[in-house]
Amino acid sequence: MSDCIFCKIIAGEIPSKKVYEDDMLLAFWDVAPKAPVHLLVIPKVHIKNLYELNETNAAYAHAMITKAPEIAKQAGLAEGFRLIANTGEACGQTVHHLHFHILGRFNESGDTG
Ligand code: DGP
Repeated sequence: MSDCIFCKIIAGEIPSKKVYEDDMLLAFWDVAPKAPVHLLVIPKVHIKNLYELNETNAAYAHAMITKAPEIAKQAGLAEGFRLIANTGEACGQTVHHLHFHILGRFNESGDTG
């Protein structure tokens, strides 16, 4: 989608601090972190949000969820993390490209952001 910030990040048109990438997903640091570790995991296709999941694109959501623990661990969150998907403007979604927030603190605290 031409006016989507996250599609532009996938295309390399907007820089990002990447932490994970494969054929289906990209994970990078949130530009405005709300916790010591705040990453975003996005599918490499434009899906607006969880409401738009269907039989054709559900594999992306599955990949996002199953990869999230590995991505979190690589960022230092071996003790726990939060996985949040704001869905719809009414619940705080500001970028209309499906994304999971991975939030947490570093291991030493034993606490999650
Ligand atoms: P949400 O409010 O759930 O739609 O979260 C969108 C998040 O995306 C928000 O925490 C800020 C982040 N964000 C917005 N624009 C950019 C950007 O250009 N780069 C990065 N890394 N993050 C962005």
